[in-house]
Order: sequence, then structure tokens, then C-alpha cells
Amino acid sequence: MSAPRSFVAGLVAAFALAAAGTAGAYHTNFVASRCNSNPPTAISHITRDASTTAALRARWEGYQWAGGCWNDNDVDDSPGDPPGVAGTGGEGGDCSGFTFKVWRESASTSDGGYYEWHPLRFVHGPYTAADFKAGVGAPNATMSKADTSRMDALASTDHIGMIYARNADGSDLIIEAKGEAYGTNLWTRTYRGSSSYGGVRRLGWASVQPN
Ligand SMILES: [Ca+2]
Ligand SMILES: [Ca+2]
Repeated sequence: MSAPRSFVAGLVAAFALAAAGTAGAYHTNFVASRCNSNPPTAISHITRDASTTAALRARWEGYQWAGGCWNDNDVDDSPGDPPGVAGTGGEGGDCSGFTFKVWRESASTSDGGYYEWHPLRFVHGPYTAADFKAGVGAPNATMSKADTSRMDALASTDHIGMIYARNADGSDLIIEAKGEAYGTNLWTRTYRGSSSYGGVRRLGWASVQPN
């Protein structure tokens, strides 16, 4: 038998009050205190090497649902936030926000150009993991998983991670913003073998690094 609704509501209210009283325990105010809204820098081209470097800069940083701002101190500055709450304002991207930023995409879905966002620029971008999986937006396209290279992505309707390296056993080293309890990092994943994951490519990589 389930508890009476009023009792459950009372518990929820009591929890909310308790949480408010100890807001500092998880409200690190990272976005409010550290992040900015500076415009991105339009750049002439992107390379897989430069985006790999940008992705690795976020390694060991936090995860924030609907987030998109991190520093580079190799520490999750906002651990233990309640998952799935955009308003907690913690450090880190979520899976799709991280991909958007590393892929140097425009805030406009019709613009396939290249935009460098500072790590401390708070931006999520217009795409969910499902959007990426479907190839939504001018910069993005679906592709065969077999043809993927470094910094292409494997996406499902609720997650996306970028390929850092393919392993001989058919798994991949994936760089991804995984979740509140995990942060952003490199992990061995078997997404490639899952029918729920497809290949996604950021269009327009240049083959040569700028001087
Ligand atoms: Ca950090
Ligand atoms: Ca967090």
C-alpha cells in the first residue's frame, strides 16, 4: 500500500526546506560565480586534433545537466548536485552540450560555421543527444558507425559521446560528459555494438592544423 498523497507531499516539502537550508551543500553557484556570456570567436576551420585538445581540457571536470561551462583544474567543482535539475548551476556540460562546444558549433542550427567557445562561456547549444543522433542542424550528419574517426560521435536518443580511439576488441575509448556522479572523462564504452547508437559526424573538418 502506498503512502497517502498528503503524507508524501509533506515529505517532499520537508525535504525541499531541508535542502534550502543546506543549499551550500550542493549549490556551488559555479555558473553564477565563474562563467560568462561572451560571444564565441568565429574561426576559419576546425581540425580533429584541435577538438581533441579542447575535449581533453574538460577531462576530470564536472557534469551539469543542461550545462556548458567548466574550468580546467582537473577537479569536479560541483559534485553531488541533484541529477536532472538545470537550475543547480554547477560546473560542466551535459553530453550534448559538451559535444556542441567541442565541435565548435553555432548557436544557430542553420549555421554550419566554426565557433570557438571559451570553456568558461556558459552555453549548451540547441541540440539534444537525440538531435545529434538524427543529424539535426547544419553542422551535423548521421554516418555509418564503421566509418567513424576520432572526434566523430556515437549517439543514442539519450546520450552522446565522442570517439577518442577505437579499441581492437570493438569497444571505443569515448570522451563524454557522462553524468552527475561521473563528470566528464575518457572511458572504454561498448556503444558501437549497441543497436541504439548510431554514428554522427560534425561536418567540415580540415585536415591541417592552423599555424
Ligand atoms: Ca573543475
Ligand atoms: Ca555536477
